[in-house]
Amino acid sequence: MKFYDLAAGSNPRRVRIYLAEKGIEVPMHQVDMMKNEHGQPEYLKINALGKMPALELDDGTVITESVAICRYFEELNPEPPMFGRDALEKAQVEMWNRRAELEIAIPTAQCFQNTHEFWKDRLEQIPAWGEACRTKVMKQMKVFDEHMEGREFLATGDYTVADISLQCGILLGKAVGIRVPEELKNLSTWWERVSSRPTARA
Ligand SMILES: N[C@@H](CCC(=O)N[C@@H](CS)C(=O)NCC(=O)O)C(=O)O
Repeated sequence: MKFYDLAAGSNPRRVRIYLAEKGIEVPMHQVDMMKNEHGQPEYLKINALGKMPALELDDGTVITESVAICRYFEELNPEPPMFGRDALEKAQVEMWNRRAELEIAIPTAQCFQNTHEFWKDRLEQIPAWGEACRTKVMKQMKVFDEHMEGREFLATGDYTVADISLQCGILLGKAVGIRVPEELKNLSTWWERVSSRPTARA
């Protein structure tokens, strides 16, 4: 088994945090983006989209998409549950994971890619789109803040993949000055809670 990792990438980090929470060890292979390793035919055979992470199983089967990789490990290692305990919780984890991705993590990544120097010569940037995405994230954070009232974690009483998705999305925001505003007290408390977990720097 081999995990194709990108140390600085927020999506590989989602899987690394998940694995650390579960105490699962997987051989890691760092893909060197600075050398465009992810654009080379060898890696494109692993993931034709040229993105990380990817998990290669011993029989050569490849799983891409962070949550799909976590889901695979969850089926093999159900304790502690990180995708919900019953039908309702599983739906709630799915729901909040999707919301964390669609409303926070993806627009934050769009802001990063369209405004940050790192991407200047790597893709065609549309700074105005990046700024529109920033505005969207700041607006949607308020929705998450209201939802977090009286809650310890995002989707259920447990720390789940939905928390990891939101946590990694917010962490990525630091690169472009997107932070949880102090006045969003519930979200700020949640952020301190999740980012002080021992696995947060996995
Ligand atoms: N939806 C994918 C996103 C993967 C992704 O965008 N990975 C980034 C790193 S965080 C990447 O490999 N970017 C390289 C590129 O776009 O050139 C997932 O959840 O795994």
